[in-house]
Amino acid sequence: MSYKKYSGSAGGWGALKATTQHLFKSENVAKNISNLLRTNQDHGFDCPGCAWGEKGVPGRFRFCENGAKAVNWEATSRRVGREFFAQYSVDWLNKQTDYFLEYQGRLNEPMSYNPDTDHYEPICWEDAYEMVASYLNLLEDPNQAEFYTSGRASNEAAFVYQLFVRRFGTNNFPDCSNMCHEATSYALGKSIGIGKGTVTIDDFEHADAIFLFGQNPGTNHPRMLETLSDAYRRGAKVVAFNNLKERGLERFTNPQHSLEMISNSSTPTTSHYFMPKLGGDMAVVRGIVKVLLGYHQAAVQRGESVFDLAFIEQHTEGLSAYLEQVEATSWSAITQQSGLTQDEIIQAADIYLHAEKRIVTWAMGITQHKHSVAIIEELVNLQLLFGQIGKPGAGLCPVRGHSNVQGDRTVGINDHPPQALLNNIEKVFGFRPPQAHGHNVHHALQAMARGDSKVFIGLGGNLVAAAPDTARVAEAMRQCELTVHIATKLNRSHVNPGKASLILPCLGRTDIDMQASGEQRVTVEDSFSMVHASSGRVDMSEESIRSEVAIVVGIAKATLGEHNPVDWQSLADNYDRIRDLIEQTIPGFDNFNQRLDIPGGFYLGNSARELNWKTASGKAMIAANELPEHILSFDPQRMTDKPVFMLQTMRSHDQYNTTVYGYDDRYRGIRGERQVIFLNPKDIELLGLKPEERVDVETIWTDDVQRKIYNFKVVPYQIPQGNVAAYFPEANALIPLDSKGDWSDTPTSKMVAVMLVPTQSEPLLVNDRHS
Ligand SMILES: Nc1nc2c(c(=O)[nH]1)N[C@H]1C(S)=C(S)[C@@H](COP(=O)(O)OP(=O)(O)OC[C@H]3O[C@@H](n4cnc5c(=O)[nH]c(N)nc54)[C@H](O)[C@@H]3O)O[C@H]1N2
Ligand SMILES: Nc1nc2c(c(=O)[nH]1)N[C@H]1C(S)=C(S)[C@@H](COP(=O)(O)OP(=O)(O)OC[C@H]3O[C@@H](n4cnc5c(=O)[nH]c(N)nc54)[C@H](O)[C@@H]3O)O[C@H]1N2
Ligand SMILES: [Mo]
Repeated sequence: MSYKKYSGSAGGWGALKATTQHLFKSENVAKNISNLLRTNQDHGFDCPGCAWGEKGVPGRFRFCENGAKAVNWEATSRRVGREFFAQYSVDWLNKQTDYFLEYQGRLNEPMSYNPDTDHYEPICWEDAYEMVASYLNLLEDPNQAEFYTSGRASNEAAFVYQLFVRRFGTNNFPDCSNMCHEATSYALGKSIGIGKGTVTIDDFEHADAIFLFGQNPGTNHPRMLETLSDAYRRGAKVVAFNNLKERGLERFTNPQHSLEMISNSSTPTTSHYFMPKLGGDMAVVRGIVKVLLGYHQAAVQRGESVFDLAFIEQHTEGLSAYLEQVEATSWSAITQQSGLTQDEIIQAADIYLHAEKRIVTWAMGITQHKHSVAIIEELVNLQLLFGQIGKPGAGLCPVRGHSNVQGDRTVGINDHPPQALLNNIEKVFGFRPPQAHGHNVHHALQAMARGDSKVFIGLGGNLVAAAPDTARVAEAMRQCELTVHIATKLNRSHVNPGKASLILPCLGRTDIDMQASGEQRVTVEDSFSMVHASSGRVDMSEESIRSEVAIVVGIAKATLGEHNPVDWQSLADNYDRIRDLIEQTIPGFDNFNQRLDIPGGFYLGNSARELNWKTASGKAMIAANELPEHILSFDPQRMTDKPVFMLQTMRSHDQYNTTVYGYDDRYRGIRGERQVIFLNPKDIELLGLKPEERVDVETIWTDDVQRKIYNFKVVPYQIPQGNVAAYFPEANALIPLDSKGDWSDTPTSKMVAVMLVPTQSEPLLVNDRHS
């Protein structure tokens, strides 16, 4: 491994070089180049990378480096079938790295686990469906099964899945958003009456200031960099709050912009960069409001106002309780928790004040804390004080992760379904769906660990690696009577099988989906509530692979019967019929099939943007939360005996969640390794360590379980003292299952208290990852 500071800008030739390397690695070069040309085009497929939106400009070539990796990874010519599983036992496979498992290629026939031999063996599709049905129908209670969804599933697959599961009799819908933007959905639902962002991509062209909290677009939403540098170029202020100095947030060379590429020049993506402590963003925003409140009070003396009093009066509730909280919050609490100085906060407040149209964006640096809901409510408060919702160029923009995670929730993947959804299902399908709330990821894992839940079905994803407390979760999975994985590639969850286990290989976004009525399209919803069609290009007809819809229909038919409550097969034969049912059940999808051809898709609408507040009070709620007490101020200098650090777990540039594409993290200067831990140079010195030395990292938590990872290389980095960072999934072993967000139940992946000790043991063997 080596690391050195990355001196280039984000994007640019570095990105182009890496894209090309990944094309060659997929062993499918020509096909993949033509695939790339079709990404996010009308009549192409939706990029399986991220949920950032596109302006509907037909004919423009849009791709980004990490979208290219996602496409190439899926469209590989390598295959994992019966010979592979005959060769390797599950025990052996479970000792391999995540990279090794996925790199083997696309799963291409259904497999069933044989516990006697510890190998997966081929099974035919119909037998697999019957097997799932027999386990499900043997359960005493439908609530003993867990139905997981990962956010790549299309609207069509997700809708059919939730219909099957609700007819079967449960709302147990753990899904990836429980580990992702759940706090956003909860907080926005409570404060503005809808759990989604209020802006569209066009708003970014009109904003005067864009405030970004806790996200790393250079890696995770690269197409957003173009939006940010465009905004910067026309004079908007782009203000980043990030715990780390992220290269992709500083400068960007647009690969689509030939002059910048040729001259090797770049545009800054941010005008100001602040580095708060982990979890300190609520204090940052509280501080900004405190400054602005001061200005407002002074203005009132002059008979003027700084806040948008008309908006507040007409549209909100809760102002005075909140302002009392702001007054009561001391500057010392604000600076201590935020890690920023009062001057820095005044600077940020002044930028906010001097803009007229402001957008606030956020991602995992905000949502994966204990007090995430309160942080998001604080962001909303700021925007409400200035009437920044329902106005062009302004609003709230949670930047979603998986390309259809937002759509899956829209069409019913929800463990706490709104009553209106349940009523509509009853009306359209003539049965009364279960009314009680079901399990989210946290509850599902606990129920599996207790042995209460006995069947796990995963529509995509990799829960064992994505969830916290890896050892405990793997054990919970192994305890199940049956685990079923509908997946494109082999992963950690498959090699931690239940007593019986099935792998059911499915088509991905890039593949042609041929059904009885011909080639099918699916639809997805991006972060801006735009719904658009996607159709793949790769011919998979030679393989024994089925579409997600066909697989769910197969399971539903076997479990419930051919016509209960719909003619299942007709849905798999023609997805237009599924869209007709979505149209009847879910608001906003009128003329769904007719609108598939609209270039760039159609807008689902957003009630808050229309200043229609679907909250209990009928108004937008200004929440009055206290700053969280649990954020102890970790000052390692005062704890020289056994310093405690706060750890965040994040993505490298070469991964997609649990999918590891490679071992470089270019913008952070890391090459050839993932077992690294980023520390402030002063903390390295304080611990008596040297850069590149190895440490073991151990969690401090309230139970007596040892959670420890070994042999992590110390890397000096621009990060506040007392905070450290490492990659997930490797660091997931450190996060206790019970360390979760208030109200959201999201694992606190950005806040784990840890201690570091020099590695005592011999370096562990790292499995051969390039075989
Ligand atoms: N290439 C690629 N694209 C992806 C993904 C991927 O894995 N790879 N994953 C997709 C998914 S599902 C998601 S949810 C998104 C995730 O997108 P991000 O949210 O950008 O993902 P993370 O890597 O978790 O990065 C979190 C960022 O927040 C910062 N941060 C952490 N804690 C704090 C904090 O307390 N305060 C502040 N201010 N900053 C903090 C970190 O330094 C880091 O820059 O990306 C999606 N897109
Ligand atoms: N410590 C820590 N943990 C985290 C996070 C973190 O920041 N830190 N982030 C969390 C977040 S934001 C998220 S969203 C979750 C992600 O959790 P998941 O969504 O469960 O995980 P992924 O890694 O996205 O899933 C990858 C697998 O999905 C399958 N797959 C890929 N494409 C398709 C497809 O088209 N259809 C089907 N059926 N299967 C497909 C492949 O088999 C692949 O192995 O992880 C969470 N975990
Ligand atoms: Mo996510």
